[in-house]
Amino acid sequence: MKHATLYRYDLPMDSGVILRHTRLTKRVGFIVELRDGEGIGRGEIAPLPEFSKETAEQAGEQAQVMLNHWLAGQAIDWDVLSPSVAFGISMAMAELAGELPAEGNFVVAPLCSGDPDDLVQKLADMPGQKVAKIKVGLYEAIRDGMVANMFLEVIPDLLLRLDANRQWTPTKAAQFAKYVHPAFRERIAFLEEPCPSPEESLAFAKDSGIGLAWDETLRDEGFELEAADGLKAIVIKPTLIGGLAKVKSLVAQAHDMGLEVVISSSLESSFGLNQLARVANWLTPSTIPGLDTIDLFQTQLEVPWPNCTLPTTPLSDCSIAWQASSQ
Ligand code: OSB
Ligand code: MG
Repeated sequence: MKHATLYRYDLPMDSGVILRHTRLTKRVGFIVELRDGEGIGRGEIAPLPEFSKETAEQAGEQAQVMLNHWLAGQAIDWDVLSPSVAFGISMAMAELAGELPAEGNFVVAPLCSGDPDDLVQKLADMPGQKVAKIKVGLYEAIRDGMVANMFLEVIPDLLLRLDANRQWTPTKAAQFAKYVHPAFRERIAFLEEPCPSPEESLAFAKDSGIGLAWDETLRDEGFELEAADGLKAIVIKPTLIGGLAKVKSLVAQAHDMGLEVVISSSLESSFGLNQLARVANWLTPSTIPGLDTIDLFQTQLEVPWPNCTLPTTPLSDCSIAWQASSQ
């Protein structure tokens, strides 16, 4: 006999400036739980406002239809599902099937979207290669250039990941680059999405010698991954990309092209972040994932994030949005 349960969570948080146009004060999502005999598998479905096209309500409804298919032993057509639903259900199925390894990579690239001093402390505590991620394009491009330069100068073994979320005109991007010492530019592991269009971003990479990464571009209508001069990495946010099969195929394509692949957060709960750490350790073992987002929450969910002192709400305290069993 098979059982499927959809738990609904509603966790207090503050997204700060991570989302550029929305300040989230709570995160609403679902945990899917599949049981088959003794086996159990779970996954998180958490559409991200401003990024996902589906709302939490729509995702919940779509998940129920798909879970009924699963209970009836019918195949799931992943291509028609919203990305967050495909990701959550495919993770639950992978865990149930024993396909998803238990071990996670919990060394994450510390994220700085505010005070540079906070980042200095986080980096001091980081084992091995120091890698940090700074959100740029929030203030003046010149200030961003100076901040990046300062970090690279003060911490000689630091690799920086920068994310501009398409905020710079080509002129502003050039102003940024001007302030980063040429000798330091190779320690910018990559800059995500400097300009509004991929063509402008590629031209900037060529002119500045600063490596590029795609994040938003992966989700552009009709996008196909192609190697390009200056393209170093892709940032995959599974909740926004889709099911595990799609994530795996994108990872394989990128690795074949010699690109680095960074598994990254879409502000999932601690439960989802733990699963993403497992995906990262499994599919991208030599790359530090971009999962430093638990501090935006006031509460964790079911599985704590390592070294996080926030209280943890058990799944048993969440409301059950829907559940059913096979005949
Ligand atoms: O801009 O990459 C982004 C999280 C949610 C939505 C958008 C973004 C992010 C992150 C996650 O930056 C952290 C990371 O990628 O390291
Ligand atoms: Mg990004």
